[in-house]
Amino acid sequence: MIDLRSDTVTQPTPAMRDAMYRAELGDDVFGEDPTVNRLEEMAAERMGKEAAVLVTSGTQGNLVSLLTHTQRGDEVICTEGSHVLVNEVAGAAALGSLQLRPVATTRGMPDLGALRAAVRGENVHYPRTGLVCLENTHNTQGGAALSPDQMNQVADLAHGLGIPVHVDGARIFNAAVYHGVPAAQLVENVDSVTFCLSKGLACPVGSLICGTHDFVQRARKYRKMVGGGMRQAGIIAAAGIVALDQMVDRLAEDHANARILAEGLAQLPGIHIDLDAVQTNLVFLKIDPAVMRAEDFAAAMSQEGFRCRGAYDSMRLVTHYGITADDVRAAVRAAERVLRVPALR
Ligand code: TLP
Repeated sequence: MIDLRSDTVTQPTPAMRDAMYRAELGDDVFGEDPTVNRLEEMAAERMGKEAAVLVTSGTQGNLVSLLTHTQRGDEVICTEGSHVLVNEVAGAAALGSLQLRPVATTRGMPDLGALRAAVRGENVHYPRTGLVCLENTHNTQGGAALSPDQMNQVADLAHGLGIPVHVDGARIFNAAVYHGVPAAQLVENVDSVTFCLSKGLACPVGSLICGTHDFVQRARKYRKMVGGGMRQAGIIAAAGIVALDQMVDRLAEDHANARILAEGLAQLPGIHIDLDAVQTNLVFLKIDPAVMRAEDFAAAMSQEGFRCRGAYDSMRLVTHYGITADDVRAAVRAAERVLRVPALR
């Protein structure tokens, strides 16, 4: 089976398994795991920040970051369809007493006028605007990659109003590869960033929060609060070190494969893809429900050896480590067969 549902399905590489087997370990809650310490140093360096802390997941990284930046009752401005708004079980509200406020967004970029207008002034009725949260790449907006200039525009606006900026950079390296810049350049002017090891970088587990020494020290307490203090976590971190050394540049292959997939599928009747929006490893398609519903398309594709996930008229396909150009060409041929004979299925 070729699994196109997400890059979260990636399996660790042989080099990662080897590094995990050999990892030198200690109790990380005591700060004594040398492998975790090394990964955190590397992560901070890659993001151009003073410090980093390993967390269990992207969701935990965002929650801990939001808790660290804000106070109960604050409002957090985010983008439309952002993961923190849509896909994190309302953790910011349930556990942080935070109100998330999405603003109009195009391909991951918040409209600056809308953002400015959403910042609260001093008024007895209003919550305090505690944080602006960006997402790069932006998952539900097609995997769009914000540029350093776009990131800086948002940071300048927010900082001019005294508001910090957090970046959900679950796929920040995809954005960096797309723009041909170091990830550190993308996040140079923001206050914190989380990135995931467990997506395109193919690690089994883990994300990192990066920021100033002070921010990361305070984040460690919130990580402990939400149960993310891990003990011999070097087992996880060892794979992360391999990922940062070996798995970043190859993301370009995933982007090239996503492009082949998108261009091939876009030719098929009943499928619509905004090809300009395909920048990284995510391909969003619309399927004409009169031709086939996305659920039926996914079921038929699974008979052809491809795992896909969609609902009604929409589907997201994801390329990643382990999927080749031949695989995506085969997926296009399978989709062609599936769509040609919908009535028979
Ligand atoms: N995204 C997953 C699903 O949760 C939707 C996926 O398959 O894409 N930020 C962004 C932008 C993400 O896409 C994700 C995961 C997360 C945060 C959360 O990461 P995890 O799954 O490690 O909690």
